[in-house]
Amino acid sequence: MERTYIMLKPDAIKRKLVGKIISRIEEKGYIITDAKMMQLDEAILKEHYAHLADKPFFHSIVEYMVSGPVLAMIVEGENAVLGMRKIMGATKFEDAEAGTIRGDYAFNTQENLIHGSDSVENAEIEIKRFFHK
Ligand code: IDP
Repeated sequence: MERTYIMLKPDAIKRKLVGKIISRIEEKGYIITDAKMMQLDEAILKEHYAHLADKPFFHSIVEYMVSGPVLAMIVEGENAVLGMRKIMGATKFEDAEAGTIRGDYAFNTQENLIHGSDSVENAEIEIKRFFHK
């Protein structure tokens, strides 16, 4: 079993897509082992998106991510890190294939609905960051 950190972003909550996205995760066979609504602040986002700190859109991402609550989750299953990245779809909405969460629902690269860890190592760091476990 592998675990990954998944976060439904503020646009997923505002657009009332939480149920549909969670269904896709569960229908794939993954198990949600923990979940909580969180209002993020700038400090945790600067840590979480440190790899993007020098991008021109960095400030805009932080603003978007504090614009409303997120749903933080721990998702478990065989190969869950890569598997979740596949069902999420590509970062850029125009590259996200139909049938993926971003491909079917995102119409903008910034507001792309969902975060999922990109490696097993980062999953453990992110689960510690958001769940302290
Ligand atoms: P990921 O979320 O697919 O792992 P990252 O490159 O880590 O992709 O980017 C983090 C988040 O920053 C993206 O999910 C998206 O919300 C935002 N982002 C990434 N690239 C762009 C861009 O070119 N324009 C606007 N926002 C972007």
